[in-house]
Amino acid sequence: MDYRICSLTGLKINKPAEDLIKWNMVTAILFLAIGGFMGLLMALTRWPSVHYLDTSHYYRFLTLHGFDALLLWILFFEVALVHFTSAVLLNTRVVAPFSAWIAYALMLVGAAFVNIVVFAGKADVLFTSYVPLKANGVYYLGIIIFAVGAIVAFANFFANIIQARRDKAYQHSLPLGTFGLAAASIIGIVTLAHGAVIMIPVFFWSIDLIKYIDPATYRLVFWGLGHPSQQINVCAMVAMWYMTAGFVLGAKPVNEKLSRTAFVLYILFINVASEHHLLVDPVLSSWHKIINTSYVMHLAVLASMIHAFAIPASIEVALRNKGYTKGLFDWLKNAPWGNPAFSATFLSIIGFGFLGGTTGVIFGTEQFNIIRHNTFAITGHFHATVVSGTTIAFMGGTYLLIPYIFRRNLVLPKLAAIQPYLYAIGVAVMLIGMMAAGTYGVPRRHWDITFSNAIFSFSFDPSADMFLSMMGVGGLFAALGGAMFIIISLGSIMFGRKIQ
Ligand code: HEM
Ligand SMILES: [Cu+2]
Repeated sequence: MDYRICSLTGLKINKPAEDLIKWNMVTAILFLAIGGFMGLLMALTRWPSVHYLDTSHYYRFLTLHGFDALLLWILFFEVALVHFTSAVLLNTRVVAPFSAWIAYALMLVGAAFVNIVVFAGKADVLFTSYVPLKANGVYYLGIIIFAVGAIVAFANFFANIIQARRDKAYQHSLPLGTFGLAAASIIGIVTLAHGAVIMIPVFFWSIDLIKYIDPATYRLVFWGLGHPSQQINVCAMVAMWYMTAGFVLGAKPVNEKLSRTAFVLYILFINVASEHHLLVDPVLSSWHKIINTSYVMHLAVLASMIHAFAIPASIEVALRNKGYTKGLFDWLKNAPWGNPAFSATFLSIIGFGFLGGTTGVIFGTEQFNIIRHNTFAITGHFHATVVSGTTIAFMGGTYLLIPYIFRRNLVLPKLAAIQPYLYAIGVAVMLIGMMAAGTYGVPRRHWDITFSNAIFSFSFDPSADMFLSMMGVGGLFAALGGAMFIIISLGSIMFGRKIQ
């Protein structure tokens, strides 16, 4: 078999696993570059005094921003993690490299279809593509091909695990990083199947073979894809937290069983909790909505709370074991704040927990949802989870894995040390601006909130403009931090000093 021993970690690295991780990671980063640039254009358009794009480009690039940043960057990165946590962490191999490459190819073709058709102006349907908005058939076909590829990629995870078990690569239980990706892969397969189930009829509808798609049914099944896929992200992000804490500090989970239980809670409850997207729809009964948002949701939230305490605790224990024991916070003072893999992880925990988690619980209640639904506050909430949380964690993951997998040192280390802070602060300012503007009722996905040609005139409280400008300024800093990440990561991969 084709293996090498990593000089930094002692892990046995299988050549096909290494190649798959490299290709998936680089592809992820390239799509983040496109998606992030579109994000900058969004921020510049929603900033009232700038209002950069015209109407159709705004909706077009908004569609692409959501797709490239949320689906492509994150899923390609997760597939890299699939191979890292199954083949590499368990010192085993990719059992079926051929199917892993097929998965990669399908995902890439699907991604290309969607990017091309959106750029061509044939699919201005926004990320959710709610029926009856209709895009060109190629758009839905692209999503279906991408989803099938991603299902195959997640299936690879289980094949590798079975092989590892045969090789006796692990004894009783999987390491937590691997366990987290197992949860992600299970949710991934269920979720992407929802995606295929709904996109296939919609594809036929787009080419006029089916006459009618019920919008309420579409929304129900679409959110079976849309929400739980965020839980793939959460599982992978939390797995990344455990792994970075482990690799950088030698931290061990304080109670493995508890952390595992938390991952299982995600698998069991998250799909049911997706109903918060349907709270304003008249289709479901109030009884149903209240049970869902007052009970079921909290079982999924409980899981995040467990990780949110478990990981900082493991970091504290690891640093105390290194001798930082003076007083309550000596360990925190002496944490490796200049190491971008570590700082990104810590910022991700704080951003996800305090900005994303809290607002998710608030906006997810039936009573409160009705006054926040479709406002800019929701955009603020999910940037806290998928950007402050997942994206920053994966940026840290990139810094962690470049030396292990690409065998390169980071270029521009001083810039790398400040990048996570700049990005995290920029994103936080941006999303707090979004949330504040949303409290004044400013809608999301709206090009003209002055309603210039409307028969009845309407204007928002002027404070809304101030918060939208705050969003714009934060967005500029976030875009700068994002560009730094792209330059440092791709620069290191191509030009970093080689590690033997
Ligand atoms: C430089 C960083 C970013 C900036 C400045 C930015 C800015 C924005 C803005 C202003 C909007 C709202 C558009 C509107 O409703 O009018 C938006 C929407 C969105 N963003 Fe970002 N964003 C960034 C990064 C990201 C990342 C990394 C992700 C995913 C991981 C993401 C996911 C989304 C999604 C899913 C939407 C909603 C799309 C839709 O409603 O169809 N953003 N972004
Ligand atoms: Cu959701």
